[in-house]
Amino acid sequence: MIENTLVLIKPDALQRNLTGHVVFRLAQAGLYIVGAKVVQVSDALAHEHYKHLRNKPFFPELIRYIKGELHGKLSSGVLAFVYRGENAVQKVRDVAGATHPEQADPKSLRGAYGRITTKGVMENVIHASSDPAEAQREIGLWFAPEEIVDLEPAVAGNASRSVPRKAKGGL
Ligand code: DAT
Ligand code: MG
Repeated sequence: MIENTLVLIKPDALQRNLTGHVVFRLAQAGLYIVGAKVVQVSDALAHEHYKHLRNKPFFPELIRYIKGELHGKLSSGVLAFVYRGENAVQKVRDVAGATHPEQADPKSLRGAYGRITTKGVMENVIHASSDPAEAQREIGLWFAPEEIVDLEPAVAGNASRSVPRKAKGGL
């Protein structure tokens, strides 16, 4: 099934200039960008996004991390994407790897580039929606409907093409 899913390039990845690498890996997985923007994350957005974790001991640091407060001026925000494709939610999770960088496959983004800081913050490079229902909730939080383009025909009809028809500037 064609799905949409939310991807956030987190402040640790922005600080280390990993954006191109993340985008390349997701393209290799056959997924398409249908929404993209830089977001200065508000306290309210951070809390709503991670509300399922509000009772965890690491929650205050997690909020500071996603708001960019741990990584200096060059990364005081995140890059937010909506990716679309066949089985997109699971495909992005596979590229991301397990939540904990030490448990993540070394070939995954989190396995290769994630770390636990000496202060115990889990820096794991990207956010990836956990399931289709959560993806829908999160996309609604981060994007207005008009910020997401309709690539459905190109994705569905040209799965083997390296570039979606509309992205080539054709009619
Ligand atoms: P995921 O991001 O893989 O969906 P999650 O939703 O359980 O994982 O947690 C969201 C984020 O919270 C995760 O990316 C990093 C942080 N986190 C999770 N478990 C943690 C822990 N035990 N210690 C510190 N941070 C943690
Ligand atoms: Mg999650």
